Amino acid sequence: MIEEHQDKVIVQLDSDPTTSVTILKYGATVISWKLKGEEQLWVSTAAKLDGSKPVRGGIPLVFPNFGKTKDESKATYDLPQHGFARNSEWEFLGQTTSNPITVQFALSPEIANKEVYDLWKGKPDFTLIYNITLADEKLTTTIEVENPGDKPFEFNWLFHTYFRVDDITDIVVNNLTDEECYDQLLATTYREKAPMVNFIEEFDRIYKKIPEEKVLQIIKLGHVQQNIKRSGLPDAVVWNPWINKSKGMGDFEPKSGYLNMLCIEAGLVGEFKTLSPGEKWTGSQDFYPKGEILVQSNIY
Ligand code: TA6
Repeated sequence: MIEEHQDKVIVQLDSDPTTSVTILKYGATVISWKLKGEEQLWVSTAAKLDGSKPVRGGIPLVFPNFGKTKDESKATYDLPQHGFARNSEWEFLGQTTSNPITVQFALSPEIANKEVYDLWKGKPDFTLIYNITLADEKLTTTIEVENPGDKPFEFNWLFHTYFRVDDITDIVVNNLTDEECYDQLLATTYREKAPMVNFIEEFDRIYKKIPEEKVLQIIKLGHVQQNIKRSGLPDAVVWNPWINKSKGMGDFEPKSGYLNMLCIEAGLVGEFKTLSPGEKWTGSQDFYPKGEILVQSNIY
């Protein structure tokens, strides 16, 4: 069942209305994914949902640049951190499949946040088609980036997903072992050696070119809470702001919320992808709970 409101779209399973996904048209931001009534995502209680700033939580969308571009030769150099997809009003295109149920959103220069889009040197023509599919125990988000113009452009893409956890100190994430990562806090690159990554302080690492067969798993006290399976998304950012960084974000509330969230952000951010005229790129991720702990890394 689909309910379109002025500012959001609510999708519920016909077979189980307590399994639902809610998408704010602003940023096409998923702000809730409930599995049998249980919320899977974290949204700050101070998150702006009125379009005044990107949503602090859920699944904000990062395009055409991840972070702030440091190379001033890049067309995205003047764009703000994480680009303009998350602070533009997307167009709701309706339902495209029924079982499982898929809803579709689109963004183009005509409707993008003009103040920010105009900072993208050359103002490339682009089309984003975003599909969100709700199944009884799975959420799939798929993005298509198309170049309908006559010039190539470079971009990053990232799903900036905030997962809800009961207590971050009970959580480990597996299958990152041996992967190269850029540690944003140390400004250094190294290979992840932890058999399973845990969280005892601020954490902000970009893991690059993780083989797609590696399913990233959020494990709580030995049980798999969430699986993240990627297709076309080679990289993953893992972020927890911890105490001080949370204090510094006005829209991050409650301040103890760092204990109840973990960002695992699948994307294409290690390098820019060049899209030629007429070309299309697709990236997709599946979230599904439970299952066996998959040890897919050489942990010794
Ligand atoms: O995804 C990690 C990150 O790049 C962090 O460095 C932190 O800046 C976070 O994104 C949130 O960024 P935002 O612009 O939403 O405050």
